[in-house]
Amino acid sequence: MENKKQITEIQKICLIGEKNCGKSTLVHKFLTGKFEELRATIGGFAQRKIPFGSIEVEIQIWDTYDQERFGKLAPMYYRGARAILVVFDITKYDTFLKADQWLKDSIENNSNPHIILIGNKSDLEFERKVETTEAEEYAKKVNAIYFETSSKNGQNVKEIFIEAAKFTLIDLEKNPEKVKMKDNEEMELKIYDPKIEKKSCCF
Ligand SMILES: Nc1nc2c(ncn2[C@@H]2O[C@H](COP(=O)(O)OP(=O)(O)OP(=O)(O)O)[C@@H](O)[C@H]2O)c(=O)[nH]1
Ligand SMILES: [Mg+2]
Repeated sequence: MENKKQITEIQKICLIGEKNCGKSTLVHKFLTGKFEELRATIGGFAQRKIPFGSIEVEIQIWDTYDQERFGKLAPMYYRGARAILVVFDITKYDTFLKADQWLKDSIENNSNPHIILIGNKSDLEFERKVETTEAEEYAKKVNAIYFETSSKNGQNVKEIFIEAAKFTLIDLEKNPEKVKMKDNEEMELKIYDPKIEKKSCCF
């Protein structure tokens, strides 16, 4: 097997957003390929290695739960996150409005995280209350990338985690001192279509 170069630091990725917008289900779909009803979220993380050509990025995905319980723990979750995935439900406009507060809180508790805004439940098109263009405009304003996802039909589920991992390579290219490597060899920063490795899970 090809020996992949590794980035020493595990890359923390954090999912936040209103209750029931589908954060845990997105993580579960990514890890298992299945869309299933889950028990209440108790918080936690899972790790996955994502290969990009000769470089391997190990991500640690942190799932969070409602603001009331989670509020006090927020700084601990956000600290050191490379990327924050702000999730809302396209069928509930208030979850889109509240995404703004989630985003502000996360920025307050972290230095310059990369933000991905996620409009989830895109399979419920007939119940849509948030237009794609409105979400895209908001994302542009806050310097985020926008994706629409569905854990039910799998739309963009892998892509959001791959995109989150890619931020590490972008930082490595722009600010190499920000990313710790296992050796000092020069890296070839080509981005290939990654294959997701199925390994180590703690969910
Ligand atoms: N149709 C549809 N339903 C979804 C999708 N994702 C999640 N759901 C459903 O939405 C409900 C809430 O999903 P969860 O993943 O538990 O939501 P959460 O954001 O983790 O909620 P908290 O942990 O309470 O903050 C469940 O009934 C899921 O089955 C989706 O993409 N499409
Ligand atoms: Mg949850």
